[in-house]
Amino acid sequence: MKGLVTSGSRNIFTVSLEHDPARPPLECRIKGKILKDSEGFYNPLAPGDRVSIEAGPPRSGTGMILSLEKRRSVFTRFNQKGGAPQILAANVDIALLMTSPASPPFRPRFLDRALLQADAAGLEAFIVCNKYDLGADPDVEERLEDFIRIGYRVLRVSAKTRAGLSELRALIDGKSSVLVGQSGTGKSSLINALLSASKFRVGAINEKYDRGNHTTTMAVMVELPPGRAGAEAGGFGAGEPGPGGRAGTTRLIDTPGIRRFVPDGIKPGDIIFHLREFAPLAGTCTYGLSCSHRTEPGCKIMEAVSAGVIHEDRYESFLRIRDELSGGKYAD
Ligand SMILES: Nc1nc2c(ncn2[C@@H]2O[C@H](COP(=O)(O)OP(=O)(O)OP(=O)(O)O)[C@@H](O)[C@H]2O)c(=O)[nH]1
Ligand SMILES: [Mg+2]
Ligand SMILES: [Zn+2]
Repeated sequence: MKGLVTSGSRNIFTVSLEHDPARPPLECRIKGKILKDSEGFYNPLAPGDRVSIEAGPPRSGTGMILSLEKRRSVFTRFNQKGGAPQILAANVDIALLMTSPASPPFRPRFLDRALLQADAAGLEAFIVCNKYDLGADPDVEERLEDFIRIGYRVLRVSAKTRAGLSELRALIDGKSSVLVGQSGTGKSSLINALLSASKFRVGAINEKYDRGNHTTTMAVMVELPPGRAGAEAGGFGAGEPGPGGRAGTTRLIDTPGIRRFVPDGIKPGDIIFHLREFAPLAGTCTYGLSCSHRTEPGCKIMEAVSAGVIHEDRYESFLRIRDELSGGKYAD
C-alpha cells in the first residue's frame, strides 16, 4: 500500500492512506529500522514523504514502512545539536518564511538564511510577515520593501484579524507549502486561521524575553478544504481531482520554531548564486569567482553595496553565512 507521511518523531510516523481517505491514518515504524535513501539525516522521514507500507493486524491501527518514494523536493536545515541535516518537509512546492514585525522582533537575517535554503532546494519562497495588526516600525518596513525591490514576494498578514489571508490562500492553492520561522511568529495560528479551526495548539509569547515558547514540537501536515480562492482560480484548486488522482490538494506543514537557521548542503562558493541580487554579479569581479568580496579592487559585489543595489544587511548576512559554512575560513 502507498501512504503519505503526515507527521513523525524520529521513529514513529503517522501515515495516511491516500487511496482510502476514509480509513484512519496508521501509526508506522520503519521495517528493519533503516530506510534506504534516507541515511545520514537527523530524521529519516518528514511530512510530505510518500512511502510503501504493510498494514499491521486488522484494527491495530499500525503498520510497517517498507520503502521511501523518490522525493521531488526537500526543505532541510542543518541541525546543530544532532550534527546532521534535518528534513523539515518533503515534496513541497512553496516555503512560507514566517516573520513578525514585533513580538518576537523582526529578524531579517533569519529570512536571508531561509530564502537561501529555499532557493537551493528549488522551492518558491514567500516572506509572510504575520502579526501585522501590531504595526511595523519604519526599519521593518524598509527591510520588507527591500526584499520586494530585489524580487521576493512579501505578504503582510494577520492570523488574528485575518487581514491578507485570502491573498495568501490564493498563492498556496492546490500546492504543498511548509511554514518555517522562529518560535512565536504565529505559524500554528496562521494555519488555524486558514483552516478556520483550532487544530493546532498556540503558545503565549514569553514576556520577559519577547520570544515564543517553542509550542509546536513536531512537524505536522494538514489539508485545507477547497476554498473560495480555488474556485476563483478555477481548475484543480476547486477541489476537482486532477490527472493522477488528488492532484491539486492544498497542503500545509506546520513546523517547530527554529532559533537559528543553519543552511544545509550549500557549498560556500555557491551561496552567491542563490541570493537574488547577488547572482547576476557572480564571476564579474576582477578576480572572478575567486574574489572573496571583502577587500579586492574591482569587486562588483562591494561596488553594488556602495551603490545601494545590495543592502548592507544582506551583504553582512552573505559574509556571515559564508563564514559559517566554510568553518571560519573567511574570518577577518
Ligand atoms: N497580535 C497577533 N498575535 C498573534 C497573531 N498570530 C499569532 N499570534 C499570537 O502569537 C503567539 C504565538 O503563536 P503561535 O501560533 O503559537 O506561534 P508559532 O510560530 O506556531 O510558535 P512555535 O510553535 O513555538 O514555533 C500566540 O499568543 C498567538 O495568539 C497575529 O496575527 N496577531
Ligand atoms: Mg507552532
Ligand atoms: Zn568580489
